[in-house]
Amino acid sequence: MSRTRQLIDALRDKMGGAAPLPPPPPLPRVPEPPARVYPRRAEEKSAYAREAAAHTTALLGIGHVGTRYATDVVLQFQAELAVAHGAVGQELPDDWAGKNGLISLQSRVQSHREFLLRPDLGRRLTEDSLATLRTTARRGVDVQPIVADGLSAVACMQSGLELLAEFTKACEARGLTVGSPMCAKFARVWLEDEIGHEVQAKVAVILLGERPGLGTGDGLSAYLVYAPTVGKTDGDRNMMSNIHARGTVPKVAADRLAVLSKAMVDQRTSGVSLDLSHLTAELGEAAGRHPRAPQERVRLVEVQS
Ligand code: B12
Repeated sequence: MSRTRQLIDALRDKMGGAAPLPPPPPLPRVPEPPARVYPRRAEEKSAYAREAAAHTTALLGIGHVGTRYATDVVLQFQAELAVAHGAVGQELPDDWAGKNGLISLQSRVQSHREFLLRPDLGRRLTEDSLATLRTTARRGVDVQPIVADGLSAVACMQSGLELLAEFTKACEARGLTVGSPMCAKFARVWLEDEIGHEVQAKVAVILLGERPGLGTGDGLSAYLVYAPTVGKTDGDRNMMSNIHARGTVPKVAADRLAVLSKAMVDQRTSGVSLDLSHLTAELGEAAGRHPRAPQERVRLVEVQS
């Protein structure tokens, strides 16, 4: 052993390095965690929380464990977020419109990434699409519906065709003429202005995938505008959201949208100046101020206790 090493060992011994360790201090008792774990104690909720949670799929009355969410709530969040990410990330296949008998249009966006980053390009058509519209679409109609991907191609592919078919039927039943069925890829809401103007429709209605939120990766929204033309504002539009199996189902949405379209044609306006006060019966629960029918949140994850 080197001289340096010997000196260090001697110093350590002198300072008590070889003495046995003191006994460990006694551990305090760890308290039991609060036993409030969602959803096992539903009866503990207040009457208000119970009632509110029954009428929405929003995350109300989900309980807590101490200051945190319960594990199954956290897992549900994560699963729903994954569904939302998946829906936003999905691209509408190029041949989807053609395969389903729809005129195929595209905005000026070139790629899915560009679509997410450049809303402005999603609001105007390519020259090719304008030419397609001019040569193939019916002109001078009352209502021009446009199916589109928007922010959820999943929603578009899942219920776009059903909503289009039901909406067309509901418009025709009210004596409105309906334009050629068409589908726009990489579309934002305002794309309806250019399309509607090009085909000289009185009302343009875009049916497109809405930004997915928790629990709704498959929702469609519909935005309607009278006398569509580039430069219309959102104040000129009316809209309906949450069109999906757990929200407003396509058949019901189609009837309400046809009521709105007819009102626009009759009153020659849309948006904030459209008067819906005499249409409350036809608009159903959408026009009322009652809570909607009880809703059930779809559980994506089950935790065994
Ligand atoms: C994103 C969003 C917004 C964003 C839009 C901007 C953006 N960069 O995307 C912001 C935060 C600005 C917004 C504001 C408002 N919104 Co908003 N919004 C949404 C949301 C979550 C998604 C819409 C979507 O995905 N559209 C499809 C994509 C492809 O469209 P986009 O072209 O990318 O974006 C356009 C639309 O989002 C539109 N827009 C957004 N909100 C509204 C509301 C109305 C009435 C109209 C006509 C258009 C509109 O603005 C964008 C540009 O044109 C919906 C809920 C839903 N899940 O549908 C609510 C929703 C559409 N909004 C709503 C409301 C009430 C509003 C406000 C009036 C709130 C307020 N009191 O100020 C304002 C009005 C906005 C306006 N343009 O005049 C309601 C509409 C209710 C109804 N039936 O009419 C919804 C359904 C939410 C809800 N359930 O209450 N909103």
